[in-house]
Amino acid sequence: MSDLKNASPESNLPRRGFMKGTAALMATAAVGSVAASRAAAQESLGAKAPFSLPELPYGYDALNPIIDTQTMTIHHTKHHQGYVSKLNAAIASDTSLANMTLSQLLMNLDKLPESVQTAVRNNGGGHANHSLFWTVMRPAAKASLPTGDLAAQITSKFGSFDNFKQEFATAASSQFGSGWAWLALGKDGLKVFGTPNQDSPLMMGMKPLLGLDVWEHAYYLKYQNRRPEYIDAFWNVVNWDQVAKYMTA
Ligand code: MN3
Repeated sequence: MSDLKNASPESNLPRRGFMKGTAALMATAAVGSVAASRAAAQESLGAKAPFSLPELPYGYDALNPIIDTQTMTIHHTKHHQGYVSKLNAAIASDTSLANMTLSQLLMNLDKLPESVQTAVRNNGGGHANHSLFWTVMRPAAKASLPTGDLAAQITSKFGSFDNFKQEFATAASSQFGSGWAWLALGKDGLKVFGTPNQDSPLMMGMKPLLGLDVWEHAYYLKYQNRRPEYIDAFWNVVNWDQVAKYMTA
């Protein structure tokens, strides 16, 4: 007990690179992930320029061995940061966009000035997609299955959870080149599909619930050309509680 007594409140917050071992990762996930993950994706979508890189809701090493530390670090600090910086540069070039949130920008792409459409599509999409991606994963020790209404809707739409997984894996493995696989919510309920590049379900008027990044930068260091192996391993780190929250948010 004396250890707990002496611990400062900050010791319960995610401290990347400082906490080691399963117990520390579990404590980080239990205390830090829910609040941080809600903040990350929803705040990114509701934010206006200048946009900023959200914190990961866990450490860079938290998804080992499914997604390795180096991949997570480069993916977050270089790739995601790159989308944020280029999105900011694009918005700064046209002050008429300064009052639009990220989700408004993505849902109204075709109404934006033509000069910024491609930059917003690629970099705004990249910022939104990655902000969601980090939050729909969590350490493998905490892996879960869908429950409640989400589980019922998956079964009703796809026949079974296994059928859903198969359809999602097919969307992910058959996406040619760079892109994403999605479970999204639209007018007709749940839907599974792939998008090229950084296109977001928001651009089609749908709400993204679960996304899997199948750009090579997301898996190549560990899985090389074995994309199906990466897709299969992904199920071990899906945070279904967060996916369910996005469905009702
Ligand atoms: Mn990526």
